[in-house]
Amino acid sequence: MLDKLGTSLKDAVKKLAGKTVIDRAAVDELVRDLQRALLQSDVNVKLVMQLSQSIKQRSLEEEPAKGMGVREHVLRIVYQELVRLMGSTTEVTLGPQKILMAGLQGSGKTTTTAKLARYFQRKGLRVGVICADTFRPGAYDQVKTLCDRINVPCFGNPKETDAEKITREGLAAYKQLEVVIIDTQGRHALEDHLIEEIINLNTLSKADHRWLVIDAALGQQASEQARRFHEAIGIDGVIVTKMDGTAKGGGALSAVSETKSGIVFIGSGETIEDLERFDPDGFISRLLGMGDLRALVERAEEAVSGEDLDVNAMLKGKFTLRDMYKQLEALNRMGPLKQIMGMLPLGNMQIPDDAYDITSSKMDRYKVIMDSMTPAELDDPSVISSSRIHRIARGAGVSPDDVRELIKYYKTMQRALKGMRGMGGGKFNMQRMMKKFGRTQ
Ligand SMILES: Nc1nc2c(ncn2[C@@H]2O[C@H](COP(=O)(O)OP(=O)(O)O)[C@@H](O)[C@H]2O)c(=O)[nH]1
Ligand SMILES: [Mg+2]
Repeated sequence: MLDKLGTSLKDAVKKLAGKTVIDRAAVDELVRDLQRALLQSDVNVKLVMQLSQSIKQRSLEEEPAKGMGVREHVLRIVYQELVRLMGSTTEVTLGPQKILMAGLQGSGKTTTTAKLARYFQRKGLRVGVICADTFRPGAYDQVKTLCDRINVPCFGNPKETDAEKITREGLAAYKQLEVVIIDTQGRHALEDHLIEEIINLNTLSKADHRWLVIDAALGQQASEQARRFHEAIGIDGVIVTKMDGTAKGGGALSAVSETKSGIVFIGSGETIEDLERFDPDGFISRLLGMGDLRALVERAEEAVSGEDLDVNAMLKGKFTLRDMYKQLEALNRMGPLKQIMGMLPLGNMQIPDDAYDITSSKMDRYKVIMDSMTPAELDDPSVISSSRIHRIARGAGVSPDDVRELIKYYKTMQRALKGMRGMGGGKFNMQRMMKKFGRTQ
């Protein structure tokens, strides 16, 4: 889904991560790349400009969280602004409710009705569907076939031309069911007649929810439809369909979000299972290819809020075995090391893959080994000679190779940190960058 947008956004972020210095020019370039990606996805120009402005301004004005490098600071802002652009989500209650489906013909209403029936059925609710589409030939057969597949009752009458009558009878027939979804007709355009009918069906059914189905291929045009239907019946949830088949999905989502109608689901395929709850955070994380970045950012914030992981101090010079251990402990608490490292200012450094492979049992072993070291050795591991290695190994009940492995690991990390100095990760560079920003402002 949204492969193209995802790839372009990922490339933009990767480019930033690979920069030696994150200065104003780097942020400008990132913003330009983001703009190109979003415009190609048919996001409205005005929205793209607002996002660009926010990213630039916040990168410059906001203090990075303690212990965080400029790179991550900017990345976090980009992520937050993209989430904001893609909008809000709307709660779905898992209880008795009547849902009225609205939207133009071909938007995917009937397909989505069946997908929703399946969704609520999976949640253990008793679901029924009413076919109030008396316009499209074969409408009843279409929805009935879909419902039969999932054993959901479907009320309708292909011979009846009065949609209100069918709806009334259907609601009476399905009184005992918990979730009733009313599929309605849709015309090819926003005709007065269509709007009138949906208003009547809404009044008559006393629907708890009015969900609008919109085709993602509309791109930014989606906002006009969302607005019109909202004016008519007060849309309280939008489902953007066919996200799998268009490059304009980003435009559709942002356009809907701008109308303040929350997005409830997205449709991403033709089968009955291709329905996903929409969550801007998860969505953007996936687009950026960073797993659940939000959770990682939060965890990173928790971890660095203590004194545990003071990247700035380490950058300034001393990096002892004790520092390394503290750092590993903090990182371990955050979760998968490799993902975390990717987010920290260390992100673009060449860290060998096995350096990530710090299991907790290895951590325990390191701790035991370090307990057998003298304070002088812990502060300056370069004094650890071969005979000392044997002494430490004996004291810790491990092999000399285990001690050597720890020292080797320490050296790798030390080298990595040295490489980082002057690369824009430290406080010193941070301040310099701010000055630079200030001057050119
Ligand atoms: N690829 C894809 N096709 C979809 C999706 N939702 C609906 N469709 C297709 O869009 C066409 C119109 O859907 P339909 O439910 O009949 O739209 P309606 O006129 O609004 O009821 C059908 O061919 C569906 O299979 C989706 O999320 N992805
Ligand atoms: Mg239909």
